[in-house]
Amino acid sequence: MARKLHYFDLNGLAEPIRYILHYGKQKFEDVRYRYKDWPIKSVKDSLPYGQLPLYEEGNRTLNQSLAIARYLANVHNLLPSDPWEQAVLDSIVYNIYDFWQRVLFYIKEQDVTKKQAIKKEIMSETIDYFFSRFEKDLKDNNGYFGGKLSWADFIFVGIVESTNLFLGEEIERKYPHSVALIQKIRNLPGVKEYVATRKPYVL
Ligand SMILES: N[C@@H](CCC(=O)N[C@@H](CS)C(=O)NCC(=O)O)C(=O)O
Repeated sequence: MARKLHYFDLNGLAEPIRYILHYGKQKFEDVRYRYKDWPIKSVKDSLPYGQLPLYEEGNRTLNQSLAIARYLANVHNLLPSDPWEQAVLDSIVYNIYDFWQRVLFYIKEQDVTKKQAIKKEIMSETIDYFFSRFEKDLKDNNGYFGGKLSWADFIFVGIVESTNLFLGEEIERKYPHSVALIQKIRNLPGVKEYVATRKPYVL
């Protein structure tokens, strides 16, 4: 059955999904559209909600990055079977996406002065607000969000890397448990080979 992941030639919301697929040694076509060429009308019009990522499996398609990542996590044993544990991980993933929402304000702002002000707030307040909490979660849970490797860890690393690309920073620098988790994910079998061969992302 053919599998395809459609996204831009960026890490963004697709990189955690790519990581999960590579970790699962799942063959798939990594379809990448040039961000600079967007919107590509024929592609955009073909998407169910006009946005990427989109995942295809045979004749079935799925949009929404978290639905795709959670589904693939389920397939590749990165989702616990206990409903409470699943919900705890879901809440962590939404917390990580709440952080990403703040970064999106920065990405979308066109006014240079306002953009600088948003970045200042992210660097001086937002990062510490979220990362002090992420650090506690990781410290209390054996260095992983759920006590052992799960999809939340992949989401975290992808979002940190995307934030770093857009802000031109290394936001995890002061947070040792976050740094350690990023290293662990990048060194996983499958992921390690992918990271070694992927082209650097450029905006
Ligand atoms: N909630 C959606 C958001 C998708 C989204 O915002 N996609 C952006 C890229 S990260 C996009 O397709 N932008 C181009 C457009 O809207 O035309 C998800 O998590 O998949």
